Amino acid sequence: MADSIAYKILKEHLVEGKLEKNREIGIRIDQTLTQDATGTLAYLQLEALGINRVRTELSVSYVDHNTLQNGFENADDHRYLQSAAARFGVWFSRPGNGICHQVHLERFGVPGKTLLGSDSHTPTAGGLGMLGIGAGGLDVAVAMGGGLFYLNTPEVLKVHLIGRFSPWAGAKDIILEILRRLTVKGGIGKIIEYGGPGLAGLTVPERATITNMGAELGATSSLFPSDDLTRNYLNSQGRKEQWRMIEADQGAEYDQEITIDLNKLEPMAAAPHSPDAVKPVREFEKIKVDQVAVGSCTNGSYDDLRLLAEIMKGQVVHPDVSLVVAPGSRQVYLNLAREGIIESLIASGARILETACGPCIGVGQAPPSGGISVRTFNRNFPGRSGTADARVYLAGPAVAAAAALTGSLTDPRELGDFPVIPNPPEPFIDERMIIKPPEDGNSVEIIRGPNIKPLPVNDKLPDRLKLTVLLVAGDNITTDHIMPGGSKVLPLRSNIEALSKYAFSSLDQDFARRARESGGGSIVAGENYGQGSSREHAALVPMYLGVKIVLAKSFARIHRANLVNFGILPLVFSNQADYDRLSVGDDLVIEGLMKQLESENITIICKNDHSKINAAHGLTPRQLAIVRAGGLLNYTRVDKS
Ligand code: MIC
Ligand code: SF4
Repeated sequence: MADSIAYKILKEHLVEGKLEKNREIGIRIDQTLTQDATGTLAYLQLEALGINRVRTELSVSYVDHNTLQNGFENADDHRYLQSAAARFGVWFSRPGNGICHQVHLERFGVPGKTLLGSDSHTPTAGGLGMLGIGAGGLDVAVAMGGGLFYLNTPEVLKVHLIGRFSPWAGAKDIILEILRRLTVKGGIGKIIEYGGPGLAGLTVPERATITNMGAELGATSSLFPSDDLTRNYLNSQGRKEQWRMIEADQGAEYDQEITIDLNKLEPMAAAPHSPDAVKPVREFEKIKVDQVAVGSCTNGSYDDLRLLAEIMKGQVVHPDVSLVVAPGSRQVYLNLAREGIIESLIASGARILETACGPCIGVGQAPPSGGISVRTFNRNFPGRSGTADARVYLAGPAVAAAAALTGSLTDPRELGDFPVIPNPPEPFIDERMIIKPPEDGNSVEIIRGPNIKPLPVNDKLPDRLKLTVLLVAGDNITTDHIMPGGSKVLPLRSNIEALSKYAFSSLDQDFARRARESGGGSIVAGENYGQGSSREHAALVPMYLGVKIVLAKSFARIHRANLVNFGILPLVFSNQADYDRLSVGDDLVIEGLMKQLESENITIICKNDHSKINAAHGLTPRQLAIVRAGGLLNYTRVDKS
């Protein structure tokens, strides 16, 4: 049979189930990654599972999100993570060494292998032909322990690339164009696979920009072939023996196919507040820009920052713009520094930030009130920048440079000729800030500061549920709405009680209090509930506050899996019009739940008028058992005893 790249890798890793559309499969995971904001929970869960040493080929713990260290909390988390890594046999990438996805691409990613990461942008590794999937920390903990990862057999969508970029257009414009066409829901349940003659013009970091933002399409993963360009990249990273050719078979079948002609691509931008609100930059009004931010796991590569420097060379940032730049990894930073590019950026007025996520997750550099920020990042959800009324535009480094120089959202073609960029020298490789775990971690003491609180545990799902509606939310609710990021809230990621006060705070300041007083309840939502990040706190905290069901029109994949993992029942309206009948404060009752779960449909009774609402759970037998047990931790523990 002629296989796509996606199916080739899935077949090689398939342990349970059949590769048939929409059927659940269990796959073997070769590598895992965690980052600090989700990692603390992942390692607490690894401990709770009683796992002594990781059983993957490679597991890496990165510290890249919370490096501000405003108080003792971040540093405590770092110390916990470093000691847990040594204890369990995990490599540790120290704070300041770079953003997990960029470092993983450079130092660890291997074509044809599987990577499960507790971060939604784990598919960045697809730039190398590695199947990267984002998941909640508990799924990653289970995979570290040698367990399978379960997902529904995805559909495969092929993006056929033809032509060559015209000057000023780049990789970011490809993914923005795909977001424009397919929207933030367009990739749900799919792996996006790239092919066609246009591939030849895309370097691995450029491919990684594209696979990274496949997360914004809601896709399970995104994949490029592993070809000669991939071999050259791995060679330049001193890892040529890890290369292997992976290409789709001739005549491979796809569920959907779209074509993008690179010749026709123009510089694009996504308007506030959604990554799919995309238009060519020339169609936007020339609004005044207050801030330009370059970096993140999407566009923090050597090529991205060098392009910015070359465009700005000899010129200075506009007086009304603050230009902040964060290299994606320390290796990128070092190489730029060795070649005088950092000097050139400083001379152009850039404020160089630490090599970390920083402003992308609202840790520092919040724009001014009502400010406009142009960012080379991947998400522009409301409030994520740290300023509630800021407006964030997403674009590539050329558009960022044009905004930095002119002070307004400007098509970079107006700057004149595209600069001549010489071929880069072979990169200087540096991994001295990555610590190898000791052969035997048994004697390593795990260090816990006062901010590392025990994990909350859930009860078994009861047979009768009486649930007050605590919130009625709209479409496309992001995990940033459910559990915000930012420098104030992120340090509490390992302290669920303290964190819980911020649940849904951008939508409803009163949510946490109301949930506590009602003794829990339910959340009602529109389509694509839980899009965005993989943070399992967006399920764990509602669980902690007593939420038992989320009743939505549809769910985002990672978040739905996280709800199951924490014992919250995700239900989908059978009749979407029922959504309009529900209001905050309504009482819902589900009788005989255990019996009802045996069939597809659940009947919910609205107490006020005794009317009925039908909903479907769509859970596999394995997921049902997890929900019944009150979550994956309980389920795994029960399973073991
Ligand atoms: C994000 O980009 O939203 C994050 C912060 O990297 C998250 C993970 C988290 O919330 O810690 C993600 O994308 O999964
Ligand atoms: Fe970090 Fe932003 Fe990438 Fe998330 S999207 S991993 S916060 S740089």
